[in-house]
Amino acid sequence: MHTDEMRYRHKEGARAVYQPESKKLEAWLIIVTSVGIAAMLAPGLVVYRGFVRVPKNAYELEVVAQQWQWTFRFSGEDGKLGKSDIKFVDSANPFGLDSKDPVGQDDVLILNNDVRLPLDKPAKVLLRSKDVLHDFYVPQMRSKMGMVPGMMSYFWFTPTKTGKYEVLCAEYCGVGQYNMRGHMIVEGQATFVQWLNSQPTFAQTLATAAKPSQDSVLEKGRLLVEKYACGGCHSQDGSARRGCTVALNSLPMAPACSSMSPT
Ligand SMILES: [Cu+2]
Repeated sequence: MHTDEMRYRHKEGARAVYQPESKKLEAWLIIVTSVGIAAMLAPGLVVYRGFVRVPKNAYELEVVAQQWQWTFRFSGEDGKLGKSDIKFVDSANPFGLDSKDPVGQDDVLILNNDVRLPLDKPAKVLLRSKDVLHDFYVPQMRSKMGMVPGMMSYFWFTPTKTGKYEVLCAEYCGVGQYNMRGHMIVEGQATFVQWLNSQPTFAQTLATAAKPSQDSVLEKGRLLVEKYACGGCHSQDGSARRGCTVALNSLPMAPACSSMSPT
């Protein structure tokens, strides 16, 4: 800058030259900026490749986002997740799983903002949104990924330390975004398996939940819960959150809200 200040300082009789169409200058600008941008992006692409290159021994964890709550799905004994489509979503089937797909019958559903993961096992995190843009973010895992309605995104990580970590939504997804919070509890394999076995499978939720009609009380309740983001404070499985639990899916383990005292 000082060189230019000296070079272009006021000189008696000197006149500025106007060059609006300098092909030579434009060519240099294009080359230099292209090389500069490529040099800045290349290291990021190398890092991103590692972020989405999933190890072969990783298990799948599906995260489903909606305004303003999280739900999770693990594959059952077959190790595969069943098909899903937004057209199947209703109060009896909040994940929108295909009830005709035999692969999905043993999938384990976590109808809760809190999920548990086994220690030292790589997890492939599959991300899906039911409504608007969200972003799955666990700060301690040093990882986050956007969630786009109509497509699946994914990344992987290995939790290496037991503990309770906060799950946040890092995308502004509406007025209740601040309340779109959950927890990721990392624990030993034995405790994790015990917990997983206590969670309902898709087949179990279908057997216990009556198929609602559009104007049924259950369906109206589900729409109200979604509209007012009740999931930010109220669990659906009896687990302790800021508010009491609500039974939206007729699951046997979900006591009525009036029978729980707020925590
Ligand atoms: Cu969100």
